[in-house]
Amino acid sequence: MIAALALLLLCTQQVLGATRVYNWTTGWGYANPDGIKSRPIITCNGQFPWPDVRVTKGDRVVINLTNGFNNTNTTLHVHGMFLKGETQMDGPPFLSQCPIGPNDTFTYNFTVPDNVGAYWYHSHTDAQYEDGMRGVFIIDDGENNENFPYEYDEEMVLQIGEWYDRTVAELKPAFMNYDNPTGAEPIPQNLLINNTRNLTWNVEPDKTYLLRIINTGGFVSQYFWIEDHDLEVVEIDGVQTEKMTASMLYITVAQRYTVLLKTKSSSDKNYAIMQKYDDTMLDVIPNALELNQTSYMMYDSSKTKPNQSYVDSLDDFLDDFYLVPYEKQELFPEPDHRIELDVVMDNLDDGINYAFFNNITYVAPKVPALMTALSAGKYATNSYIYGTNTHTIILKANETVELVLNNQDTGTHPFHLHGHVFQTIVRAPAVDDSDSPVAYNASNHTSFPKYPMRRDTLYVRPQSNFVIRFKADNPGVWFFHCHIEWHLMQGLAIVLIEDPLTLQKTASQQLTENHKRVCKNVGVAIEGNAAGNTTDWFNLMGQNVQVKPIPGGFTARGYVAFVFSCVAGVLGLITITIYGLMDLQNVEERVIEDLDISPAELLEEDDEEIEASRVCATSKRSSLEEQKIGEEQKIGEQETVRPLSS
Ligand SMILES: *[C@@H]1O[C@H](CO)[C@@H](O)[C@H](O)[C@H]1NC(C)=O
Ligand SMILES: *[C@@H]1O[C@H](CO)[C@@H](O)[C@H](O)[C@H]1NC(C)=O
Ligand SMILES: *[C@@H]1O[C@H](CO)[C@@H](O)[C@H](O)[C@H]1NC(C)=O
Ligand SMILES: *[C@@H]1O[C@H](CO)[C@@H](O)[C@H](O)[C@H]1NC(C)=O
Ligand SMILES: *[C@@H]1O[C@H](CO)[C@@H](O)[C@H](O)[C@H]1NC(C)=O
Ligand SMILES: *[C@@H]1O[C@H](CO)[C@@H](O)[C@H](O)[C@H]1NC(C)=O
Ligand SMILES: *[C@@H]1O[C@H](CO)[C@@H](O)[C@H](O)[C@H]1NC(C)=O
Ligand SMILES: *[C@@H]1O[C@H](CO)[C@@H](O)[C@H](O)[C@H]1NC(C)=O
Ligand SMILES: *[C@@H]1O[C@H](CO)[C@@H](O)[C@H](O)[C@H]1NC(C)=O
Ligand SMILES: *[C@@H]1O[C@H](CO)[C@@H](O)[C@H](O)[C@H]1NC(C)=O
Ligand SMILES: *[C@@H]1O[C@H](CO)[C@@H](O)[C@H](O)[C@H]1NC(C)=O
Ligand SMILES: *[C@@H]1O[C@H](CO)[C@@H](O)[C@H](O)[C@H]1NC(C)=O
Ligand SMILES: [Cu+2]
Repeated sequence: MIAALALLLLCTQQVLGATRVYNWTTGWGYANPDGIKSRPIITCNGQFPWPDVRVTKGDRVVINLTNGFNNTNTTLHVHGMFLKGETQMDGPPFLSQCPIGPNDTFTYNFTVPDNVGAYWYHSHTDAQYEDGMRGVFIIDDGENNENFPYEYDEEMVLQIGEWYDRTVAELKPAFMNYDNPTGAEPIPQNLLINNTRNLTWNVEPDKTYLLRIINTGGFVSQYFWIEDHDLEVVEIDGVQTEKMTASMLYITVAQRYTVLLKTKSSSDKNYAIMQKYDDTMLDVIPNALELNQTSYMMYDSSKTKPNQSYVDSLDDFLDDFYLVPYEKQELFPEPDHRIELDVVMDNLDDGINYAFFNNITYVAPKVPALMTALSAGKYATNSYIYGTNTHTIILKANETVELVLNNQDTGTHPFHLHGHVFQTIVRAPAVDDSDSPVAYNASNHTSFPKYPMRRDTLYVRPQSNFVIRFKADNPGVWFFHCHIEWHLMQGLAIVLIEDPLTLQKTASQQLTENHKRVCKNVGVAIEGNAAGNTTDWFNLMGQNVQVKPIPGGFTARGYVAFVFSCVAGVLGLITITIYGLMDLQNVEERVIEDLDISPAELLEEDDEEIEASRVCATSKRSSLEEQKIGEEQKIGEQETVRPLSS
């Protein structure tokens, strides 16, 4: 009887999955992944790179993350997890958790009942993952991946990304800077593959490899191809697909492509594995930058290594829009809730370039949004209490949400939604810099796919738009943001709060004792509205707010154009003096680069410029005078507006 019971228990255990425990402590060390320069990197238990995680669908994962930094907070996000009932394990600080202070441990404890495939994990604090705090996270579909729908012989993981020769702490001050008015992102030095370069992959002939390519970078998209070999896509971002053959992939940061790769029958020759920058994402392309990286697919290591593989065009990469999920989920019906977001990059009064959804650049609240939702009772369904600068949108239980994203910027941006995969129903073509941005037109759009592609990270093309749909079937607090770490730093994020009343009633959503202690240790309140007010939920006095706008009605692009005119115009020098530290040559170059204005166009506009220069010289002066006031306000703007409660 007891034996039978024990057996039953054992079987249940088997079905429910194992518990995998990881004890990780962050720290600083040195490494030289690109073979060019040794630099400080973030280590895991003193090691670099961070370990691979491999679990099986249904397992419980426990990651004890100890903050081993002496002077910075940290958090960990496992990218793409649905975390049903476990939103507090998601990672973004001030959203789903309190930051983990130095010498403290947060226990990430979650199950993976409905995710399979290739994922990754990374710090969700202060772009720490650009300093190396990131790794691969694979979830087998059943024991030994036995439920995976396609046959293969071997598995291989390739982790790609870009690499800087300096730390984020060194790069950020110059990026978020008055002297970088166009928001030009730092240029990486190299592309990495498996945290190195010149990688050798020894393959056997006549084999089918399940190759998982994971972009754990924080900025540039990469073209990826293997000389004379087809890549048969079978999974993207953890969503299994019908096979689609490609010769080249375009992989944004945070995206994953799993492909079947059949090796040749002959071992006569070795082949190049190619990575290439999407150089349209770089504001300048330094002469020394190697835009492509060659690694080696070796059939026979006694034979010579391959040279780089040339391609006629980079336009032939697979368009993920046309992929069909293996599990054919039909197009969601007409939405219950439509969200429309315009992406804008613009300057505020401190001269720094920020990123906006509509007119809001995300600023974290004082109380994490989850804690506000859990403590607000019936007010939890009113987005106002989460703060006016967090861009919080409340979603009702199980409603169908359509998110329309209109990119008014000239760059490509990869957007990531936490806690979901979404259906992609429209992605419009790029719009040339010389034309105006094209917004989605609901009464004139391309036909929606019957079985839309689903994934968790999707790029929007320059000055173009995409439309996605998903079901709000995951009560929790979820970030939607650009996965370019520089743009997240600039505030390109919104917060979605799904069904907060169900969240409040769910036992597993209550803060763990460990979580409460982490909050206490770092001095973050776990009750109250965005400003920490627990008595008057609609009083946001003292909340965190964005820097105030540039006075005089200068808007984002206006400002850039304005700097440009100033620099180009006859009164340019006066402006330069006012700016003080600005380097004339450089600013001009960067602004031209950013706006893609040809010098010829400039000359034509000469008259207007002189006029503009006069205006800018005076406006800038008054803007600077007001800056002092701005600085004070920035620290704690007093908000006393009380809206009608819903
Ligand atoms: C993790 O640490 C706990 C104690 O803090 C220990 O009991 C456990 O064995 C460790 N697990 C692993 C996998 O290192
Ligand atoms: C890769 O090769 C280049 C020269 O081709 C070399 O400078 C670099 O150090 C190598 N990197 C690594 C990590 O081996
Ligand atoms: C880490 O996880 C284990 C589970 O094995 C748990 O018992 C332990 O208390 C955790 N350690 C710390 C330091 O939180
Ligand atoms: C904190 O850590 C940094 C980086 O490891 C180190 O340079 C610094 O000296 C440390 N500070 C203290 C107070 O220990
Ligand atoms: C860590 O987080 C706490 C709470 O928000 C904050 O007071 C502290 O300044 C943060 N530390 C750093 C180094 O950012
Ligand atoms: C770190 O925390 C441990 C207990 O978790 C404590 O014993 C130790 O003194 C702390 N170290 C520092 C430097 O605060
Ligand atoms: C993880 O969560 C489960 C379910 O709540 C709980 O039984 C278990 O004790 C937790 N483990 C740790 C290490 O906190
Ligand atoms: C690349 O790294 C992964 C772990 O992230 C490892 O499993 C794989 O074997 C490596 N590939 C090569 C060719 O070394
Ligand atoms: C790789 O880049 C170099 C210069 O950076 C260029 O000469 C070469 O043509 C490029 N190769 C490919 C395959 O694009
Ligand atoms: C954004 O615009 C809306 C509507 O015009 C306004 O209510 C809100 O205060 C603005 N927010 C910010 C941060 O400027
Ligand atoms: C949402 O749908 C799920 C599954 O269909 C169901 O279990 C749940 O009760 C629904 N939630 C509400 C609040 O209706
Ligand atoms: C609909 O959009 C297409 C493509 O953008 C455009 O060519 C066409 O003129 C539009 N039709 C209407 C009625 O606006
Ligand atoms: Cu972006």
